[in-house]
Amino acid sequence: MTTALGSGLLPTSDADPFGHEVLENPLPLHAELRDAGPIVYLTKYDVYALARYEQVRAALVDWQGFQSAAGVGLSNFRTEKPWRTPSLLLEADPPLHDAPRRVLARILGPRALRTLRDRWMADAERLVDRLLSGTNEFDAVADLAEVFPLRVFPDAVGIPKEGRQHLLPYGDHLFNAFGPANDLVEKGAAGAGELLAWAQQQCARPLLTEDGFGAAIWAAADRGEITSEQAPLVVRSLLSAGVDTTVHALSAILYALATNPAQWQRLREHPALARVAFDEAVRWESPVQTFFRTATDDIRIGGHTVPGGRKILMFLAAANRDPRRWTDPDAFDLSRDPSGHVGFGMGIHQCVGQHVARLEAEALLTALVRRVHSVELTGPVRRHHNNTLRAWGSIPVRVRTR
Ligand code: OVM
Repeated sequence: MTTALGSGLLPTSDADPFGHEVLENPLPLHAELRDAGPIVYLTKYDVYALARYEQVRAALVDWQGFQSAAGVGLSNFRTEKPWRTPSLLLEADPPLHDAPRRVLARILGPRALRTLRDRWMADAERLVDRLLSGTNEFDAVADLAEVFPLRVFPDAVGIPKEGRQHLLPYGDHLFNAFGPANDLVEKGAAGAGELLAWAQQQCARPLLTEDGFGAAIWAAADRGEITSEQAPLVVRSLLSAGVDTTVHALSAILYALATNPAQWQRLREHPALARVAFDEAVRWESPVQTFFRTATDDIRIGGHTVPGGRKILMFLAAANRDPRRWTDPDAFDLSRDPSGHVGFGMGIHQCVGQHVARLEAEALLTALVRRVHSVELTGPVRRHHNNTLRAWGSIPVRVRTR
C-alpha cells in the first residue's frame, strides 16, 4: 500500500520489525523494506524506516538533521519520560555529547588498549586450553562467547566482582527497551529497576579499581574534562554498551565460521585476518540491528518530507546486506573489504568501544585457530529474541584439535 506524501508515493509497510517472526529471521523483512524504496512508512508504529545503505549512512552522519537527544529508541523524549537518565554518549547531541565522547575515545582508543593486549591474549589462551582439555563439544554461546567478555571486560572497567551476573540481563533489558513496549519489555520490566540501580551503583568512584577504564573516567573529571556529575554516567555507558554487544558479536563470528568451513581454514592459514573476520561478522550479522533517530526539523529523504519531531528507524542490518552496496551481501567472505559497514554506526556516534570489541575478538580467535583445526555445528542453533540485538541462545559445536 502507498499513500501520497511529499513528492510521489510513500511506500508503507504494516510489518512489525519487533515481532517474534521477524526477530527469528529478519532477512526477508529487510529485503522487502529495501526494495520498497529509500524510505518506508511503518503503519504499526507510525514511524519512518530506512533500510538501504545510502540512506542509513546519510542519516547516521547527519547528526544535525537526525538528532539523538530525543532518544534512539521508539520512545520520543520530547514527549515521554525516559526510563533511565539518558546516556551522555548515545542519547545526546553536540555540544553535550562532545566532552564525554572525547574522554571515552581516548580511554578506549587503540593506544590506550596496548597495555591490555598481552593480558587478553593470555586470558584467551587459558580459556581455550581449559575448554578444550575437557571436551571437544561445547556451546559456543554459553561456554565461549559469554565467558570471555565477562572474564576480561568488567575487570578492565574495574567494577567489583560481586554482582556481575547482572550485566547480561541489564543489557538485554536495555536493548529491548529501545523497541516498543512489547512482551519482551514486559517480561524484563519487573527486574529492570533493580538492574538499573545495580548498574548505576557500580559507577561510584570508591567501588572502582585504580587502574581501570572507570578510574580513568573519574580522573578525566578531576582534570575538568567532564564534570563529576557526568563521570558515573559515562562509566554506565561502558556497562550498558560493552557486554551483550560483544557477547553476541563473538557468537556471530563463531556461527559464521562454523557454517563456513572454508573461511575457518583461511583464518587458520592467516591468523592476521582475525580483525577482518570480526568486522565481516559485524557486517554480516549486525549484532545491533536497529537504532532510531528523531527528525530535528522537517527533513527530505528520498523525495519525501519527514516532519520535525518524528521518529526514523534505521535498519543497520539491512544496510549491511544491501546489494546496492555489497557484492554477494549474504556471503560471509574474508576476502572482501567489510570497512564501511554500519554495524558500529557511522559519524560522531560511531561505536566508541569498537577497539575494545575488536581486541576481544582478536584474542579469542587467535587462541582458537591455534588449537582448532575445524568447527562444525552438532545440532540446531537457538536465537535469543531481543528488540535491538541479533542475539543468540545456543550454538552447539564440535571442534577437531588434531
Ligand atoms: C549508553 C549505551 C547503551 C546502549 C548502547 C550504546 C550501542 C550505548 O548507555 O551509552 O551504544
